[in-house]
Amino acid sequence: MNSTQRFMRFLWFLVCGCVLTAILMAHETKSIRKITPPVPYGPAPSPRQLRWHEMEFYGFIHFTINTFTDREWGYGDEDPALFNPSEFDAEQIVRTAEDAGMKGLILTAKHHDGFCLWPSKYTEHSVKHSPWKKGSGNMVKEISDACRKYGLRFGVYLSPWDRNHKDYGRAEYVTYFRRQLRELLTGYGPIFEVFFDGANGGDGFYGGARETRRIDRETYYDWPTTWELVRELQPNACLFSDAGPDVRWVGNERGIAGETCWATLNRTDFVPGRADQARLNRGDRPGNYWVPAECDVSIRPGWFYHAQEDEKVRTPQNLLDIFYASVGRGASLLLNLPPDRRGRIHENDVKSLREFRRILYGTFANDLAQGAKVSASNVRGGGSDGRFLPRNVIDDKRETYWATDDGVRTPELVLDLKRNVSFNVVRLREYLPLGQRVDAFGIDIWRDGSWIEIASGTSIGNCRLLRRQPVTTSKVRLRITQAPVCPAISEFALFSEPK
Ligand code: FUL
Ligand code: CA
Repeated sequence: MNSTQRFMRFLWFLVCGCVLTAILMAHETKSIRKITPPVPYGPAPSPRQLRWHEMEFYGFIHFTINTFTDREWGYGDEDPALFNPSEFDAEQIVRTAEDAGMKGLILTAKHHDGFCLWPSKYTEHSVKHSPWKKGSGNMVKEISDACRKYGLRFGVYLSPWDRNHKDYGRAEYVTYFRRQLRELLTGYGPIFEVFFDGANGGDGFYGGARETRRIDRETYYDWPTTWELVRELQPNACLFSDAGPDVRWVGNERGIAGETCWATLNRTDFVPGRADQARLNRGDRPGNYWVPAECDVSIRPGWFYHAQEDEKVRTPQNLLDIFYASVGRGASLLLNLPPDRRGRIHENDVKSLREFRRILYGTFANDLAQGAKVSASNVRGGGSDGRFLPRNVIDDKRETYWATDDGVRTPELVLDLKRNVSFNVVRLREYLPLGQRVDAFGIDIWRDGSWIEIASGTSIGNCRLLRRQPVTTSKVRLRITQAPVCPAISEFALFSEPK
């Protein structure tokens, strides 16, 4: 063969190779195109809610004049001169939150007493008239700056009820409230959540009137207009209230979501300040809006700091129980850390948080399902499309999932761990963009040649944690036992809690 012939032969192989590849690729694209993802079931989260779901655990900072009067609800007639933290340290507060594993902080910029932690243009009842930093302090700025520095997202609590303002109960006050909201939403960078409290006790100072003022919860605040304002100024902020629209109250202040807790709710049945607590705790299924629950709870008996509660700080074990009953049931945990009169998180709180964090980290840093061989009784499209494979449940990515063919609603998935593994915590996640799809499931372990159920549950959603006595096994099975459509499971993980 001379060199021309050799070159011709090379060319011939090249052409054949290209044609073959093209045919194969066309075939593959065609078969991938035929397998479409499952159609979403019911409502699904918005992008802002998806980002919020990923946070799971963040903090509340209740700090105001109440810290200095030793009260929980100020009347509204307190002298701003009372507000004088001796060693306020925004970084100590934010670092404590960060060390505890929190992903954000929500600050009470104004509580029911009306005192503002920032120098609002629209009132004199603020830090402007406090001895703290000779009236030039701005706590909203300091906390939000520190949050940015430490990589925490920042949120605000602005109490709708204002016991100081003379116009409370009249239309003028709602204008004032919205002006303040605009200040908070334009002056302090990105806001991840705006918290609207439903509490309204009626009586207050109200500019000296000292009387009881009742409002119509349905109409007074005209919530849709206020929510619109937040959308306009901070489109990525989630709106919290008893009725959502993005995040709902869980119905108690103990940090406990329902054992069954749906992310969906028929939220139009409620208004902020008037909602059925049992339904908030559990959600509605079916529900026509995606409004996941947030569990707000304080690390101490009160929301504000009281020296007499220094010995009543929640223990690490209690905080863990709360974590499992909130985050572990698909809700988020909003844990309140009230700064003391110095303007710092008290040593006892810091100590408890450290130990809590140590256990949490020791548990979740190591997923024992990693490296398992994953198989399932059904895989969408027969397994030719990587997007739906069983192994997507152990890749530690929320955006990948295992799905079955439409119509296969009660499949099983097995983790073959290839060795004996001891664990006491199981974590499941659904692929949220396709809605909440599973009604019930069971978890089994392989023992002496057969399956034994070790746990079962109902709602999964963003995260379901099952915490049991430790078991040792080489195979674990997830059984979807009830679902209206095919499931889309993004995670099945196993953990072991340190001693
Ligand atoms: C309640 C308020 O009345 C408490 O003072 C606290 O702010 C808590 C988070 O919400 O409704
Ligand atoms: Ca995944």
